[in-house]
Amino acid sequence: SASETTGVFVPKQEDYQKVYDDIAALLQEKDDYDDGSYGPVLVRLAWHASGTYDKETGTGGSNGATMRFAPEGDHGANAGLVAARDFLAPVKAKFPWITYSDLWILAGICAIQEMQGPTIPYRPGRMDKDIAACTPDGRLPDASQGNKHLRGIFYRMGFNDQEIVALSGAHALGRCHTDRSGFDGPWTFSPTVVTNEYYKLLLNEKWNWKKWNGPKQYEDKSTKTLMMLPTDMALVSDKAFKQWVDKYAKDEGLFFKDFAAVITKLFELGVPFDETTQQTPIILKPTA
Ligand code: CCH
Repeated sequence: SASETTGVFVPKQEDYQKVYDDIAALLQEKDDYDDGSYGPVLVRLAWHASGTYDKETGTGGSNGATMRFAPEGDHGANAGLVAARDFLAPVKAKFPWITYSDLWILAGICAIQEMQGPTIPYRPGRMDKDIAACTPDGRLPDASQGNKHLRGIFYRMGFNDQEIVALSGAHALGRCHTDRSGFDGPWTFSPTVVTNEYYKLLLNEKWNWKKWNGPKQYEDKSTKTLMMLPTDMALVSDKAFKQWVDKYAKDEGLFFKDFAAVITKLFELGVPFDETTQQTPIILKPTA
């Protein structure tokens, strides 16, 4: 085999499943973090690793894991993601053959599936790059802006309006932290479960500006415990976006299907898979 002739370990499907199982076990074990799970911050790490992609130059994206290096790790948008990278350090130590780039994406998929989300097909093959491949600051979205900015950022990656809205449903998960982004609070009442609640709340709650010293954000009128960012509210104030919010609020099955497709696309932006084989995706089994 190739591994016998070259001495290089060639991982098989079951090896990726072992990595998955290890991350899933760690997620269960370390349940005293935030709302009871590292899942949301792992999804955010995979998204920020991928969301730097620029289709014109082919730079950025998950192939490289350049957030390991200070220039990119220190970008304001990446504040707090060191928690996710540190969480994965023992996994990398146990499975040194996996690249950081493949590990971060596998962890994002594991987190989505373990938080009861849809099955996300996984294709490995990313290579870590060095510090020179760090992307310039400003490629990730700025939460204080509106629809024009969202389109600018996501069209640059190659997404359309429907895909922007489907991706945004990830905000069913996790929360904002004052010591990271400056914003505060969760979007939903179930921040460790993948649901279409984000869309339902956008439509069914009344959202007011929060009165506080922090950055401009919205709070729900009824409980004042949930939040929306200005960019989240752009999805209902813009007609082309809102038609998709309506669809996903009504049909969780449709959201799961579209979310799985669009996050797969996000996680593979700029990854040079073997064109001839197209590398059949691996379906990683969730823990029961
Ligand atoms: Fe997001 N996100 N996100 N987001 N995000 C934040 C947290 C999470 C924006 C801003 C923020 C996506 C799109 C956008 C997650 C997944 C996705 C925070 C709080 C801000 C601010 C950070 C903090 O303080 O810890 C903006 C603007 C956009 C524009 O579209 C997309 C796309 C995804 C994934 C597909 C997840 C998950 C979190 C929660 C992280 C946590 O630690 O709980």
